[in-house]
Amino acid sequence: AQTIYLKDYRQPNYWIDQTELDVNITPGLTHVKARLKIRPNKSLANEPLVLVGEGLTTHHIAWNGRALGQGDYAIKGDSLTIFLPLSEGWLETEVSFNPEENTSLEGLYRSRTMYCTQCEAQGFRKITWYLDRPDVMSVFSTRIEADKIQCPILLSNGNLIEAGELEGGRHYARWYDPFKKPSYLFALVAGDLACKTGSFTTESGRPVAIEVYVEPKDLDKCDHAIDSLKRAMAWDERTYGLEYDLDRYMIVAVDDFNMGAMENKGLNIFNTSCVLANSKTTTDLGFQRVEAVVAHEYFHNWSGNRVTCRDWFQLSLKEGFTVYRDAQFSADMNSATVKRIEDVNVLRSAQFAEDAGPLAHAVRPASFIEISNFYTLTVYEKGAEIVRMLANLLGVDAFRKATDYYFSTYDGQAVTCDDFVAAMEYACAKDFSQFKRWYSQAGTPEVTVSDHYDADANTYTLSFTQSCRPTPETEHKLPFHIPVAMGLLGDAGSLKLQPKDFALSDDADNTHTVLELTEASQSFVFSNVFEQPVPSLFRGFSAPVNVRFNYSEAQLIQLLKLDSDEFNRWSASQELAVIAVNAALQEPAAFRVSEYWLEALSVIIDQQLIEPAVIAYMLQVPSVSYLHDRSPQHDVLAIYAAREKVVKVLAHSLENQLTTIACCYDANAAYQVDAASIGRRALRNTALLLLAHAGVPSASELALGQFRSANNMTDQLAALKALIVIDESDITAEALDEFYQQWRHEALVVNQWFSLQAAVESEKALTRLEQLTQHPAFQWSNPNKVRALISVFSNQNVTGFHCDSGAGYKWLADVVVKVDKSNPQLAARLVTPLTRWAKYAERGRTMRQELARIAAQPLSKDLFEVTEKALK
Ligand code: HT7
Ligand code: ZN
Repeated sequence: AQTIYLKDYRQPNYWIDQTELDVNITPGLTHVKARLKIRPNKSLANEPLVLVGEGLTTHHIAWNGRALGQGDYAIKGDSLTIFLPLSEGWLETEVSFNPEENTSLEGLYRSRTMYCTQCEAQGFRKITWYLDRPDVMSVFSTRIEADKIQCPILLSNGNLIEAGELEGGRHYARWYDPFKKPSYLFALVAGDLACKTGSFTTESGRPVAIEVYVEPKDLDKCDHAIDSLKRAMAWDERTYGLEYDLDRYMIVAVDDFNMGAMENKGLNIFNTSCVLANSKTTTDLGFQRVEAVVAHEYFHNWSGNRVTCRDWFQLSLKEGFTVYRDAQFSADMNSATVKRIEDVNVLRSAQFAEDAGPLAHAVRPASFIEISNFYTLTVYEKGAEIVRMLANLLGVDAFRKATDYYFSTYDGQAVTCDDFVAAMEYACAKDFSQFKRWYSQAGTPEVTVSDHYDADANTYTLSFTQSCRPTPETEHKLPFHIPVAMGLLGDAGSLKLQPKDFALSDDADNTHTVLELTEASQSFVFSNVFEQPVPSLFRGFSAPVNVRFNYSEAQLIQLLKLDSDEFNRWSASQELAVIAVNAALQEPAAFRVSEYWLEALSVIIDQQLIEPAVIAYMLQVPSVSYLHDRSPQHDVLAIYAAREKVVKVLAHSLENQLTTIACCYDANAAYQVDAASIGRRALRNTALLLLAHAGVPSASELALGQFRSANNMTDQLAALKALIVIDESDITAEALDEFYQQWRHEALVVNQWFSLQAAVESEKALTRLEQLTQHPAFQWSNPNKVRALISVFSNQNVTGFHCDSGAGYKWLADVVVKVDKSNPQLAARLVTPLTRWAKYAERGRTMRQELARIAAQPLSKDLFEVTEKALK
């Protein structure tokens, strides 16, 4: 397998200004004729034209209408080289392939009743010979022909130009997209689909027809996506001054899809799990996910489509920025603190682990074998953190000036992360050359902070040192430019729930500041500090770093009670939970959980001054994965057991309040899907789950009652989860069966049912998993189902996956090898937990053996890259 390097980037030899496709679909065989208007790249004249193609049978090649003969071209592996000296002209090719047999879900494939495409990153080459790279931007027109009964709906990018009937029960449609775009944004759909419509008028008065295409059975699950899209369109106009630019915005829901959704110009293709929603079948998290993903894909219309990436190393240019934009949107539509907590949970428990593992890579990687392996939390989430830091360093107005400049300067171009940062520099006259190390250096920086209070001088000094462990790409790291949003809390020991921050300048209201760390070690002195303060550091998680400050328990409780930054109150509670788990690890028999922490939580519940969803998060002990990173010397099963103990203590200590919440809080409210109602349900269901963990006798009755009477999926699933934790075998088994019978016709609900069971911690976990893969509703060819069972088991079922016999690892390895034969992208993702072997000491050896067993097989490029790097 060949490694591609960023340093080797060269412009293409030729441009393709126009692309005319004629796609003729018949069962088992699709023909594609392509006419490409070729223009030599003047700076690189006289080089042969080399196109890429994969799995294509080539029938015909012509230049300006003349068929090419044997010596004029050569097809070797995946490349087609044209030897003729080419000036401007038209290249014609005709190829065929079989979408029905395409199980990789890249290129053109069949999913249930429809044909659809997935071209990002390099799927277009499975459709026709092309310069399949993002810096080649072309205007596309597409003619689709298919059987009218099998495929009454024929869609592609842009605007519909013409449609008509043909002989033999066939029909056609012609589409034209006026915006030039790279091939990865091409899309085509043909199938038997129903359509739900909506409309939106842009600020400048352009009417946009919204069309959501789904299988007819799902027509009642489109409204939320349409509403979300309209909100996203209006928000982007308000926040970034960006309008939609075509007459139609189409979304198609597909059941077999490797990722969440795809932003093809004017024709988004969505995984059903990210677009379909209604109150009967969808949880609150599901609703919020649909809103976020619909918005994300919509925002790509500018950050990705109008301004695209020069090469795939720049992937975070569009993904990091778009994730930042969708996070801003979700924060505005719901609760900013809740959104931040959710995002930071993902970063701390999953992205940090990626950054610490053998596949760590920079946000702008320096090399890859298979680009599909780089659609990672690092490129997406850490990339979004980089944009967030820039936005905060600039402030609202300068950031808007920067993005205006970025979109207007680079519209219609394929650009780089450097161009993005240059736009930021333009707007604030700052030098971000050091800041750009966030793009090139992998790994999570560790910031160690110490303090000194001088009571005589009334000064307080904070000293910072930063470091970053070596990662495969970068051995020695240079200091990062790290913004530290912070404040100083006074009045230590006070039980008042009143924030009381020190002024950080002469202005008494100025209690919050942003320090900018740029050196390996740096100190900051604050004057007029009249008592020893508690520092509130990295407010709102102002940089994606690990912070080490030796907080006393009392200081953390102070932050939990009094910090004016709600995010840091939650973070302090998490830190107190970490301390409790570590105590349980150290002394399993006689450990102590801070009664002050429990008391503070109790007061917070009583006072209800914090929004319910945030309280719910405060009551949740951090994930095993995060705890493991914080205590790497301990065995993961010991960490799991210690965590369980802390959860139980927490639940017992708050039992009365939790019981009141679980049975009565907001219980009779009408079901609504707004942020406040969602937050109240989250608190109620968190309370129920804690009671179940604590084994409180009334929990069973409460859970069963809620399971039977729930009028929405959130409450019903939460009750089922509680019943599983309580594990009264007959009742739990009956409820699981009842749930399946009730929802067996709803594929997405059945996936939730699979996931719940895959996560059940028990000695029989693997047997149960094996049985579930034999269930008639399970399909190996459907990534949602595979993820629902296999990824949930290997990422969430700690005792099952890490069982002493190593059977969990072996099972995953077998599954990965099997899936790789049909869907390499999926296999390369499923294998991730095994790649983390180095964290698991003894167990790690068995994990590594299984990884080596995988590596010994003939593998796809995708899986080869991952296993090879993980075994190094
Ligand atoms: N830009 C999209 C990426 C994507 C993708 C990548 C590789 C393989 C399959 C894929 N499906 C979608 C998703 C996004 O909006 O970020
Ligand atoms: Zn994206």
